[in-house]
Amino acid sequence: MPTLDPFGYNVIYNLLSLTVATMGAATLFFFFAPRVNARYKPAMIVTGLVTAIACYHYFQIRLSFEGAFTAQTVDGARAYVASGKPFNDFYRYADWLLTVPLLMVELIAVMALTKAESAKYLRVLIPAVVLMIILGYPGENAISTGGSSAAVWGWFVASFIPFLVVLAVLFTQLSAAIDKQPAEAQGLIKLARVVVLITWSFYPLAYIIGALGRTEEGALSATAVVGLQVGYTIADITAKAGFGVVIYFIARRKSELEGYETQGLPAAA
Ligand code: RET
Repeated sequence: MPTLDPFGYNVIYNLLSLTVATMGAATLFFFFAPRVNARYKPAMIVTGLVTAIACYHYFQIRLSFEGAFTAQTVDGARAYVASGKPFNDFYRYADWLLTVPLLMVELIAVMALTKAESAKYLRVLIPAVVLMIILGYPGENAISTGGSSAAVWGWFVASFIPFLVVLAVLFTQLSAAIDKQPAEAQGLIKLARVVVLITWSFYPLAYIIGALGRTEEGALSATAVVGLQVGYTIADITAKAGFGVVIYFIARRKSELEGYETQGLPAAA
């Protein structure tokens, strides 16, 4: 880890801390999901699981970040110098491995398609997102451990292919299913799709910032560390909590149309 000035250190530390709070609060909200009928509760529970998993991981990332530095006075100024303990960036990939497939489940669940139709989409989307993350990790590791440029960019390209597959499925095949949704909900579902496109694009961008911010010897610069951590964190808040709010709006709109009471529940005695 490079030495960080107090500004860079504080920006990362405070953003990680804010994210723990945001993910925790989002989880409570999604689990309660007011004015959503029983048919859409599974989608809201999955949405809350995503933010709950992230809340835990951000707590761990914050601890790991704190442990990776020691505050020292360098040339009369305060600086955060590498402590020798590594910063564990596997937490992010472990988090994505669990949450990104769940994000796809949220989107499909809130559409309440038939079992066969849901399976048709998830059979492609889930393996594609898992592959995207698995292929991205060796590249991320090459960025943080001074690996070769060939590794950094080779894995980037490999991971980008399944990323494009996901976007292709969402923007072509899924359109047929969206057209069959209630007219009043179609706009919001299309919005959810655009939110995926925009928020997910931050991740490869943050990766590029990290990759380009390496010194000649392959070490990470302070700017690269701040860019990478701030980029991934903002992306996670929007892709999990922000996207979750759109899923909630879809569930609420469809509940308004279908009624709140006994949908999906056994009939009242
Ligand atoms: C990597 C490696 C470089 C190439 C690409 C990547 C894409 C990552 C994405 C991650 C999405 C994560 C989400 C998490 C929220 O829970 C792995 C950075 C394309 C798209 C949505």
